Amino acid sequence: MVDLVVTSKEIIDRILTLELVRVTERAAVAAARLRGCGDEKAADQAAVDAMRRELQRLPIDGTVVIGEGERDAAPMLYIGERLGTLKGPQVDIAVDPLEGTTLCARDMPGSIAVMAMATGGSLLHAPDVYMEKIAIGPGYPQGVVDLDKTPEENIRALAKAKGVKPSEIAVLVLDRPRHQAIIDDCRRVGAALRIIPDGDIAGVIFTTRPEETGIDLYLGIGGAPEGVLAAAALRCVGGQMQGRLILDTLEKIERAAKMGVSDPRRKYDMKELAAGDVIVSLTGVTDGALLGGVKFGKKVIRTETLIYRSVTGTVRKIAAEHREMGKFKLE
Ligand code: VTB
Repeated sequence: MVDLVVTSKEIIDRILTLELVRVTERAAVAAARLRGCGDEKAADQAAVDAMRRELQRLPIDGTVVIGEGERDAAPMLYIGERLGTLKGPQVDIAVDPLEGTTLCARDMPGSIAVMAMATGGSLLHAPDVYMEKIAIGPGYPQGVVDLDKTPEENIRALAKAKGVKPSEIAVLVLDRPRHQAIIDDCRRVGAALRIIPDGDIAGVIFTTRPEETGIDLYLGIGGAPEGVLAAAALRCVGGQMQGRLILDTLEKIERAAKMGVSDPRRKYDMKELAAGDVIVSLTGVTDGALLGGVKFGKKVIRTETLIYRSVTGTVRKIAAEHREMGKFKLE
């Protein structure tokens, strides 16, 4: 007899992959309608609404572990919110419906809609605080770079492992005053620096495709939720990443403790940020180095999505055309 019992692992492995593409596509289209509107909150809200609506249709018993914030601060996609039909497998859900809200509101490159789904309990339940991060792509010896080394040491070690001069290593950092010391250190070794205004999930993922993006190393401090989502994608293609939460007040230490973080100074590696089986989907909102943004045609909307699966390391780039047919409306 054919075994028709589908385990939670199999669902994560295959069946939900295309469903996740739908979720980020919808969020991206909703946000893209507000590109350049100057209103970050409105663009974010549109993405949140669309993402939530689509997630509610999925045959899963999902729990948001990385979301729009805690329940009081976020009416939708808040941490702990249950999603889906609640009849399927138990899964963790991590979302950033509009990563780079400012980029979208100003119609600048690099904003994306992102979500990850993982077997229950496998994503770090990160509070919405900052995280120190370092990331490189696949193909390097384990431990070649380390969060506790200086940028100069890391660049020199990476250059040696890549067989190039330090000046041929390209580093990506967010444009923030807090990164001045990192920037100065990178300049001292002569590394090429790309300084971006926002969007460090894509920034970390850039390191996995240096031939396309030109980036070898991501350094700096960004959001912790974005760190977990980036680690989830990196896991699927085998790069290296480390992150450390910045818990610099008692209030943050206590908040993190409630989410299960017992050691506030712990350095997490990629597999601790995102363990277990995971699927990650990213759809472009505005054009970027990884993905084209949403294109509105006369009767058709085009989207581009990258979907990552950790079980096989498969990455698919899905170019979709969306049309209104019969009762189907593009919201
Ligand atoms: C990053 C980046 C985001 O926030 O995590 C960053 O990925 C860090 O925070 O796109 P600050 O903006 O507070 O410095 C964003 O830039 C915006 O959410």
